[in-house]
This record gives sequence, C-alpha cells and structure tokens, in this order.
Amino acid sequence: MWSFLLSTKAVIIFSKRFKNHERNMMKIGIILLFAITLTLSAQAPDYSNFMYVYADGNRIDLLNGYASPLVTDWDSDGDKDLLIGRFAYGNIMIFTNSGTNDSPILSYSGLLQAGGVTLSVPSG
Ligand SMILES: [Ca+2]
Repeated sequence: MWSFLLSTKAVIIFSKRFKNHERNMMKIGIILLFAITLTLSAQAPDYSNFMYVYADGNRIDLLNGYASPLVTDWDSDGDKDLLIGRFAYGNIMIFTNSGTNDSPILSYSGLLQAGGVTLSVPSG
C-alpha cells in the first residue's frame, strides 16, 4: 500500500508537465487504480472455524433468515447474555446466561417485550 501511495505522489509530480485534461484523466486513472487496489487487498471472511451456540441444551435455531446477535449484560447481573435480532420475524430473542462469561449457560427467556407486548418491526 505504501509503495502505491509513493508511486501516486510521483505520478502527481510528473503530471504537472501535462495539460489540464490530461491531468484530469490521470487523476481519474489514479482513483480507479486506488479503488482496484483496495478491492484486491480486501480479504474474504473465513467462516471455516465456526461453532454452534446452545441454549437449554439445544443448538439455537433461528428457524429462518438472517440474525443480528448482540452480546451484552442484558439483565445487569454481571455476566454476558445473548440477544438475537431475527430479520425474518422482525423481533429479538433473549438468552440469559446463568454460567460465566468464559463458560456461558444460556437459557431462552422469550422475545423482547415492552409493557407486555412483543416488540417487532416490519421484516422480510
Ligand atoms: Ca447477564
């Protein structure tokens, strides 16, 4: 990446010898080259080392769709709990932890509610 930036600086200095439209074309070329460099240097995520998460002795199954997990101390008892937003249903599942942060024991506690009503947003 540093070599790219140094070479970009050299091209800019060199481009002062050219006319305005030629410099503009060089700038566009540099931007495109920079975008290509960023794209090629991005690494694909590695999902080969995954693990299932269990609650109540069973693997957590979202039934359908994408998930948005959040690990936080939801019940303010000092250990981390798990909340999972479900895109397909537009709601949030709560799993409280009765273990420790290093060895969590999760239990399903229901869907996020307010005033006795399950919170949901349009989904799908
Ligand atoms: Ca907690």
